[in-house]
Amino acid sequence: PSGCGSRIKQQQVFTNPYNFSLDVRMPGVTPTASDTYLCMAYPVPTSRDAYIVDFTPHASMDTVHHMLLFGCRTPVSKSSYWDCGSVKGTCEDDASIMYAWGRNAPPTKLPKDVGFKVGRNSGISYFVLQIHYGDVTAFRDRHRDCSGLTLRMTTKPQPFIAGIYLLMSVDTVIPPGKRVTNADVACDYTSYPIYPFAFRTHTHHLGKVVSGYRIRDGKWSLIGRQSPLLPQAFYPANKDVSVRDGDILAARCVFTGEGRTSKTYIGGTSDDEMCNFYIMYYMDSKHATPYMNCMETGSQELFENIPAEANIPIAV
Ligand code: IYT
Ligand code: CU
Ligand code: CU
Repeated sequence: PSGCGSRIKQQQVFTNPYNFSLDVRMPGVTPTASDTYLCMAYPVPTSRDAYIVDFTPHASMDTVHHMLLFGCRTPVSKSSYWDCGSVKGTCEDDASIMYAWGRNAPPTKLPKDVGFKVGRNSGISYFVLQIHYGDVTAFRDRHRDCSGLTLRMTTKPQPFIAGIYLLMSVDTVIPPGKRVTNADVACDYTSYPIYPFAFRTHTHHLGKVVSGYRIRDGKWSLIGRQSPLLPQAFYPANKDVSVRDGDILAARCVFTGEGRTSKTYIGGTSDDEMCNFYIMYYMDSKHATPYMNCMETGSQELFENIPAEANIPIAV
């Protein structure tokens, strides 16, 4: 007995031959410590291509700090939920992020005619839901939690596919006590046009502001800028900044080393740091490239011209 009512028995509901919805939820869990990360995998329910066209979050506001949805081929477990804190991750292979929910952040909507392609051909045969349970005092009564998402899906091919372009720093070192350290990342964009519609920033405790830009003919245009201390959801991107062959994509994370007594490196624990700028875009399904990333350090010369806003911390 999950204690989650009948929802769990009805994970897949058909509304017509093409459209269905899938519940991706915790199977009735009772975390016992604050800041527990739990993961649960669900197989993509079709071997054919399918598209996620909408996400509906269901989260207990007093306990869930954030929820992420990943797609991959090989989740860490296929049988039950697992602790996916720093020891075990989400997937054995590369995971791609498709959705993020954070308390008090607006939910992301996919534009019309846009879907995330999933199914065996796409390399995504499992969904992995990750939930960060923050404060567990509401679990003193030992109730079971079924937070998660409902995915609205269709087997009808969509005109546009959604994708993620991730800019991340792999080599930043933050000296202890130093007030400002920038992590700069930039890559030439050499593919078919993409149309960014949402962005997400991620750092750990030392991040102050993260900004992402398109550079075209030397001109910097903001895609998005956010404090990583706010809920790390996908926020609406600046419209009208599309990206095409010949452009440069660039991101800066501003960190402080204040309060640290030793160097901070990029890594997986909360004492380490990360510098991530995710761009969620759509692209003509004819030349679908759903996942791209950039891990190159941006040159000092290029970043001389970054707009001043990128250095201004966002008040939270
Ligand atoms: C070293 C680092 O920056 N890791 C990031 C980015 C990353 C995301 C995914 C790296 C890989 C991935 O498959 I998805 I390889 C990182 O771990 N970011 C976390 C989550 O894992 C998504 C975050 O919250 O953005
Ligand atoms: Cu969280
Ligand atoms: Cu991280």
